[in-house]
Amino acid sequence: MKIGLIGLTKSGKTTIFNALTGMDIAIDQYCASKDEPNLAVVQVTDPRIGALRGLYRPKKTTYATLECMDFGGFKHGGGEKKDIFSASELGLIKTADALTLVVRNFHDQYIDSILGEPDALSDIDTILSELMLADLILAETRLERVDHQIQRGVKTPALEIERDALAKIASFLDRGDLHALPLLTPDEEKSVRGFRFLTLKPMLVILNSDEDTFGRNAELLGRVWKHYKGIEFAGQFEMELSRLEETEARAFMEDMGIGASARDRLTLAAYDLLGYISFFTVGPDEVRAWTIQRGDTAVDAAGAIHSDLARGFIRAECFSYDDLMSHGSEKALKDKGLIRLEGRTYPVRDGDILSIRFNT
Ligand SMILES: Nc1nc2c(ncn2[C@@H]2O[C@H](COP(=O)(O)OP(=O)(O)OP(=O)(O)O)[C@@H](O)[C@H]2O)c(=O)[nH]1
Ligand SMILES: [Mg+2]
Repeated sequence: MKIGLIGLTKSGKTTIFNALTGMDIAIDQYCASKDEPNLAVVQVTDPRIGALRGLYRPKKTTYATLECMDFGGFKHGGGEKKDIFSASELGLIKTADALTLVVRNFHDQYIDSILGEPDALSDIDTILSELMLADLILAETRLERVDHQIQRGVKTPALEIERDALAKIASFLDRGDLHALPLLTPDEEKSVRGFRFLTLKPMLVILNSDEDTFGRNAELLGRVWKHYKGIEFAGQFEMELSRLEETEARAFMEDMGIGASARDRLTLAAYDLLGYISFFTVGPDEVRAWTIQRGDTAVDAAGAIHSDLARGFIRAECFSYDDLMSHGSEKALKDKGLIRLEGRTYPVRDGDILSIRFNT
């Protein structure tokens, strides 16, 4: 899973990136954003992996991963920067599964004096308008080209489908209402998938609050969560937490009423937003977590492991993590008839442990 941290300048993106990854990238009030994004891959914490490792004692343990990309901020209302992302940044941000909008909700004398008092809702609007504008330019440029081809007589059904899709998207972006997503037919959706429009990506808002107001922003949160999914972070505080020993960090988190680390809270929110679930493969060689979409079938799960497994899929041997933990061993599950053989269309559930039988 890959997420992109984006937002207006000095909203605390790099601070949050550090909190998520435990890295120590320099942050500061004054400097302009740098052009190169910060990238890191971190493990997705899952206590079930630890328990499975205890049971199977594998040579290797592989967690699911969360890839974080921290981009330079864009200016309020566009400003002097023409494009919000450089071409290379745009290439990267398009690979994100979800965008996380980091929004300033902390006071800093210097930043307030330059950018004004924090105003979360207005900042979210600004970010979204910038994204819509970037997408609109892309949609209209492509639409013009497609129209031109059609006028010149290249009138293939594929091109017409694409034109209809682009016209719907351009008119949606022109209206500027992100809550009225364009209704595309499956064919239309397919025809424009390659453009990876930013505004069509799932989005999460991270409200980056002051340490002393964190947990007491109910009124503001209520207004933000009415329209957007998201979480509140105390960015600076959580960055400092990520540098402490776990027990020490826990004590501070309890004081603040923070139930889980920034990384765990973000992962959970992103899994929920994207409809992701985890399944496991186990054995003496490796215990491993895999991420798929809720509703994915056994053959999709096989494909997540390797395309050969999907191609040659015969059956999936399947039992649940919870059953394994309550009965203690695979043998006990077998005796109780709790190991099932499932076919291609079986909808995999969160916590399923699978072993794929396949033909090469
Ligand atoms: N009080 C407070 N200050 C914060 C918080 N998060 C970030 N800051 C401060 O805000 C300033 C900018 O933080 P960065 O993390 O560099 O912000 P950014 O969004 O990455 O900035 P650009 O990449 O330049 O757009 C720094 O001085 C941070 O110390 C926070 O949660 N609370
Ligand atoms: Mg930054």
